[in-house]
Amino acid sequence: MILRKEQIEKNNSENLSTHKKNYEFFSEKINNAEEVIKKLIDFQVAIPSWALGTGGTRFGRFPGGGEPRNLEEKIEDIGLLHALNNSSNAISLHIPWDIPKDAEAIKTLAAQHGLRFDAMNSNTFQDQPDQKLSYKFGSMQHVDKAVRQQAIDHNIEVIKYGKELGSKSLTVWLSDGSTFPGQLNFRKSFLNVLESLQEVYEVLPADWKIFVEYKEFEPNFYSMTVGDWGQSLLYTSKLGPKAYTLVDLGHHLANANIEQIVALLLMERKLGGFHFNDSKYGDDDLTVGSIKPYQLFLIFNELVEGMDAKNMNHATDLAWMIDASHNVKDPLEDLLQSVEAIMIAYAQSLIIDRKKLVEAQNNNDVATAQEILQQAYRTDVRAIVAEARLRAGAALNPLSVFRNEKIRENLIKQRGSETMATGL
Ligand code: RM4
Ligand code: MN
Ligand code: MN
Repeated sequence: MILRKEQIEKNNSENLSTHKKNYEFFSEKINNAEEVIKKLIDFQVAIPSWALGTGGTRFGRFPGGGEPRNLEEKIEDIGLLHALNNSSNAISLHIPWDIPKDAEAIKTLAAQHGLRFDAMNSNTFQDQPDQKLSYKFGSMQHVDKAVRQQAIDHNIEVIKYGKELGSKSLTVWLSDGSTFPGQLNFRKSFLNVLESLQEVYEVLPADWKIFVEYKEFEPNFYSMTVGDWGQSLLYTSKLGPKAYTLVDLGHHLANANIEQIVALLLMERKLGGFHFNDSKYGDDDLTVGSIKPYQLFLIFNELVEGMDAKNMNHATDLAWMIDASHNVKDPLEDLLQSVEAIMIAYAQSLIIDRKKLVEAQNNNDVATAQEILQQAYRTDVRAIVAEARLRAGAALNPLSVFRNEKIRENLIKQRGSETMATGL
């Protein structure tokens, strides 16, 4: 299904006068509204190919119908998102869940929807039906070199697929670790992973990046071999300049200060990728901004401050991606909500009075520092975000267009109600 320009325009025109009033009222309160709008238009968040179907827990899965049946339909879904919000112009593929059979055709299709290929993701945390050796006891950390080699070869194959599609990065997330004390030697497993990553790094094209994603627990519950940002930074520092740490918001112990982690990784020029989601307990993969929106804002504050300090381009110098799962909501609606939450937090971080904040910090004026941050956080920027979309030809209110135009109903008609997308 393709969303026609007229459909979006019709919906926009119905809400235009209310929007204009809101926009005038709220943009007046912001000194740099035009600059914020420009940055919002440029800012794009990739959508993972595994987030377009209904997710599940180990207890059950309750699909809603009309899920994409293949990679072509996943591209079509992301095309719909991008048409609605003009902020989702890239797809991130997980191999082997989404192997492009005809790379040229897939590339052409993506381009028709205005999409490019973001980071490629390898998968050595599951055994595939035709796989020779098992990853039950890890992949790149495995005591058996043959298993490690299989994992290395898989990553090299993923790079090959990525090259065909024009991707420029590889994300490695390993479930390697141990579930019981004594199960493995921490030092040896670290060194095995390092050596395996080095072999992958060696064949990484010169203009590619490799992202090493950490996670504190699950599926292993005693130790993870890439368990936190310190371990990831150790790997990426030892690997070299093409290696970066990837932060997934759900991959920390409860109450970890993620904004501080982000600040220090940027200081070291070692932050490369970002997976957005939200969580109450662990790797809950909930809608971005649904549980801790203030934390999201504080993270964006550090991202913007840290990137500006290094003269980085907000839109292009980090790989932004949503990594969420939708168990009870329509996946496309959930993704629209996530992107909206990201845009709001980003816009709020762009209106922080940074000069005054530095002053307050230098004067140890704690109360003023808090006031400055909260002044930005409590500013309603929704009309600014909507104005950015309007100027880019997207929807003032993506979610209501999704419903008014009966997009899910159309997808169910087209694909059926029993379809199931690949992924977790
Ligand atoms: C992991 C991690 C990875 C993602 C898989 C599906 O928990 O977040 O980024 O590729 O899930
Ligand atoms: Mn992730
Ligand atoms: Mn995760």
